[in-house]
Amino acid sequence: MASLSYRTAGESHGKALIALVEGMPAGVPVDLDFINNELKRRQGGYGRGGRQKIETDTADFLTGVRMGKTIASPIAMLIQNRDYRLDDPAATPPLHRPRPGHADLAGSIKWLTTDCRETLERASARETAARVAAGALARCLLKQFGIEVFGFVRAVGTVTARVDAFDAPQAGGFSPGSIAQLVQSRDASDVYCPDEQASQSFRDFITQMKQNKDTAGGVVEARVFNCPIGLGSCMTWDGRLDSRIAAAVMAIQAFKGVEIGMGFECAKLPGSQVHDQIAYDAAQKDSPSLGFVRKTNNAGGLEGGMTNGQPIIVRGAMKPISTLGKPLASIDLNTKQPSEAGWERSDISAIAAASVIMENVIAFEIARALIEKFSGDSLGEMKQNYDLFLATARKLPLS
Ligand code: EPS
Repeated sequence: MASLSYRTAGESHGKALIALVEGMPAGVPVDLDFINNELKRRQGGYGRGGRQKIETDTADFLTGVRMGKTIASPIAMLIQNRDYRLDDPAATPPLHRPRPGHADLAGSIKWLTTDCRETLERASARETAARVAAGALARCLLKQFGIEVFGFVRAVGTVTARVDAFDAPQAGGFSPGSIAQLVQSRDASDVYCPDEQASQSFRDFITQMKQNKDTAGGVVEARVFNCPIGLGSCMTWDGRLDSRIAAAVMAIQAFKGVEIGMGFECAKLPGSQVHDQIAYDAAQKDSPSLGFVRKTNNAGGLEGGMTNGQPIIVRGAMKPISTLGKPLASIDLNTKQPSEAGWERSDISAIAAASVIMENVIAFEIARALIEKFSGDSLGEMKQNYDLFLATARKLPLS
């Protein structure tokens, strides 16, 4: 069975980051400008520290692409680290005072060292550049099927955005035009939120945290549009697309929570107020929802671990950055004496970047499920399978 997967390699201040993607069908046009733009967006956002002024992330395709198209072989992408200094002891001195919230303490004990740097270099969120490259490559495949992913910052600290087009209780009402408009508004905001008023409040909150020598977390949201019904499977626990999405999102550095659709809220309400009633609109029978429409989308586009034709809605909670200008209490691992946690150059908030990372890791999982459902060695074969499936589903009941 065809299967899409990826691995990453690289340290924060090592020579480079690598993403190795396997299982991509042949014939997928690779939009390098799009991939590099996603990498650029991941580097941006209000609240970032000095590192992003040094780096200019771009994906160098080492293998797997010929004349701009995939050829089914493994795809290796390299992202250079300009701030390479891992082998310079003066530039990367040992760090003995673990930061609460970082991987420093657990990693040092695990790998039997008192130098937290041995762990933190790999634990660093710099690695997410490679995940974004893999996800953005997967989106080159998704675009061939009209599937779009949109991520934005929903909340920073205590401030939550109201994004009207999304908050309206109308699950089906996302035209391609409205997505383009939202992308435009989001991209005009340096906190990656299409709501202008909320953007200003987000900025104020981050500025306040900077002045307090503190850090800010938040909530990021991603929506996936135009998935056909039936991606993922209820037949195996690990075939459920919601479980895969949750795992991919929880695996992002500093994420502490994931919810789909109504999420934790649904536990408080009676079933009659949670489940999205089903109607049929023949005018929409040619869309990926096949005309099965809902007035609400509390399920977030997933029922039984499978896409149901409604937009997928995912939110992830990111904790505040654990490197604080006013360090928290810790212990010196060499002396076991109380000591302030270590400090080094860092971000005040990376919540805007987190929205880019989340939308791309989700995109990868959608592409994986798409390849499983319409398995083919090439894009052409996948498209035939996709068209045949939708045409057959439209004819139900089969005689
Ligand atoms: C990070 C610390 C900072 C961040 C880094 C994640 O790096 P530095 O120590 O080089 O200033 O900027 O994130 C990135 C480099 C990036 O590209 O996202 C950490 O400790 O996790």
